[in-house]
Amino acid sequence: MNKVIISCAVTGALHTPSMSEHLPLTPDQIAAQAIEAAEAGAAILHLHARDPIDGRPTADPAVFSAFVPRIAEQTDAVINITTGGSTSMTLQDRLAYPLLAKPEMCSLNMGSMNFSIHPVARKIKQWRFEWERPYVEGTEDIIFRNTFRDIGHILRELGEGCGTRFEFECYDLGHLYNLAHFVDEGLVKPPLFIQSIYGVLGGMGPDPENLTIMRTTADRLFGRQNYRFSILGAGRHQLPLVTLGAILGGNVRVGLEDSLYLGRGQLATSNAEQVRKIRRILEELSLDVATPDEAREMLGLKGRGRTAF
Ligand code: KMH
Ligand code: ZN
Repeated sequence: MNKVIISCAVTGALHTPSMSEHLPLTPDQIAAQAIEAAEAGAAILHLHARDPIDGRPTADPAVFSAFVPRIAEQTDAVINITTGGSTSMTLQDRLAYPLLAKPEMCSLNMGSMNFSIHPVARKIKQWRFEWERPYVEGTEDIIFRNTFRDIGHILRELGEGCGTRFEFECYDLGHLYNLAHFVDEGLVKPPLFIQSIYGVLGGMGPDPENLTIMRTTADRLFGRQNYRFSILGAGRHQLPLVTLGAILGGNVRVGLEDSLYLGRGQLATSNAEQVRKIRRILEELSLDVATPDEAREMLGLKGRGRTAF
């Protein structure tokens, strides 16, 4: 069985500061937690940026530049920059920093969808910043735009233009068929890194059966030798689903972008805490954790030398 790639998604754009005091907001906090997560075993670091003043998601290249180079200096982890940004950003905003930085990897969302956490707003008693409540409640009425033209643009500009390869974010079965369309168009070449996502409100649910449906469909569309399967469980579903996914031969994604918890009712105090926990579980299952260079080999990445951050 291949080694398991641990991805860690450090801060994201959906969780807001009032949901956890441990969510990294500033460049210093994002850098520190990313480096600690890499030291704990994360081979891939998936990164978003936030306004240092109030933690609001931002696509500003100047903010990314305040922490990405520092992470690159301190770790040999694969730096994976979001092209999703936040669901309310324009595509141009979302691509601003990736086109400058030319990273080895970026996320790529494989379809337009509802992507919401509006029910969470009812649970927050005290909001730290003015922007948070309208932002969270507003996710009830936003379409996360990823049209075929948007996806093709990213594949050409970042993929062909910058040698960047992708973590294909698949929230539903149809997203695998969208990905197959771009393979047929010649815009996507194996090995595909398929990030199957369960439990996001707007995507498929966190039922274990969905993992096998996604896996068997990916086998049929791409051939098992042409892709690497990864599992992302949102919120409380994170640990059970990534553990099941690893047993099925998949790779795993953890991090506070996707879940603020370490266990039932227990907030994670850092990204590294989640990485250490899944690493312990993998090792108990006699599954070896991939190093960054092993991940590069498995995913056909260009190497840190051809990036521009
Ligand atoms: N927020 C995750 C469910 C992106 O950044 O492009 C998927 C993600 C999307 O990380
Ligand atoms: Zn993300």
